[in-house]
Amino acid sequence: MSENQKKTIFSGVQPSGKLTLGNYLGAIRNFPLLQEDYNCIYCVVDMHAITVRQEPAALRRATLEVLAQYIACGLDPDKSVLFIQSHVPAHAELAWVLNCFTMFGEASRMTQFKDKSAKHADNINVGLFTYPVLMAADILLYQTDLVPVGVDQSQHIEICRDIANRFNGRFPDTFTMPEGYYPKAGEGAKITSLADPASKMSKSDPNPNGYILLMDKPEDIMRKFKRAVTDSDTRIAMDPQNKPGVSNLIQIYALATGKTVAAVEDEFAGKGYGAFKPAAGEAVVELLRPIREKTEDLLRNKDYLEQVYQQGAQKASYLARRTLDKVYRKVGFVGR
Ligand code: ATP
Ligand code: LTN
Repeated sequence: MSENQKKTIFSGVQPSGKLTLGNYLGAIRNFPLLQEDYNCIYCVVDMHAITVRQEPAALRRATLEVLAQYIACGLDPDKSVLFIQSHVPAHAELAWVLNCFTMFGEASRMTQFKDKSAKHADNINVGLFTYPVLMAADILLYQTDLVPVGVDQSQHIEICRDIANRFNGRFPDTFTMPEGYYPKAGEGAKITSLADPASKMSKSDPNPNGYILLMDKPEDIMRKFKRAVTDSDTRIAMDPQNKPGVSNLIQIYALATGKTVAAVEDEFAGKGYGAFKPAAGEAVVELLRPIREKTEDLLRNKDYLEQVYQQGAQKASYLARRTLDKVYRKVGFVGR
């Protein structure tokens, strides 16, 4: 297929901390699988990250670390466009226009805004409120067809589609209508916390036993798995309603080893948590080992990373400009 017949994929990850196994299994793991058949654009969304307070040096480090992890997880800078959001000013420029096509009421209904306002009650800034509009700009700038994300982002994909529809209604044929591209249930769509199976595994969880970081050392991974909260009976069986803790571990183990859920249940029939938890820990240690080692290598090679993000920004800017020019023309701005 020629480049311009291929569909376009766009996704982003915030450098708001260290990446977790949830980020990997829910999103990043799927990115390299798509790069042969689609035009893929993957961004490190540093502008989104500052909607909650970040320490500047830590943000800079985390931004390069996410970029390195994209590559360590299998993204090839010659096949996919890899870049840093703040390097392409068109994102902020389109976001302003789209702010004027987003209703206060619909933005107020976003559950992520409500959750994050509750968590950061001392800093409910307007950026947090318009976060989904910047995300819509990210997606629509590249005439994106598909957006691979975890299910927690489905509401943001829907508001992006609503904004695109509203804009296209007033100015036809401006934006491609994007669709969310989610992992199937049980295949990483939602990985939950090891300490609290009712909530999603999140890098901003204050309890580090809840998450596994891609950069965690093997001994930390083993400890967190051994301590993982499970359920009162000791059967190793998939039952997300009644046994959410062990079901989450089964999902992780199956994804890490490539085994089916049924095969995992058979393997541990009659064996109990004492055998299962360390086995799940070891599978994750082996899954993450090459990613951690490759990331460490890349982070030692800052010149290479710089070359990747500069080239990426150049390619992304060219594509983004085309859409932004069209939008500026349509809304009635005088051409430069
Ligand atoms: P934070 O915890 O700081 O709010 P986050 O990890 O939820 O951040 P991002 O870093 O922006 O948010 O998420 C990157 C991608 O990882 C998104 O596609 C998101 O849907 C996915 N993702 C995040 N957590 C999980 C999870 N626990 N299970 C599955 N997918 C997830
Ligand atoms: N809100 C997203 C991160 C994000 C994103 C995007 C994902 C920002 N812009 C564009 C896909 C496409 C999240 O995962 N928390």
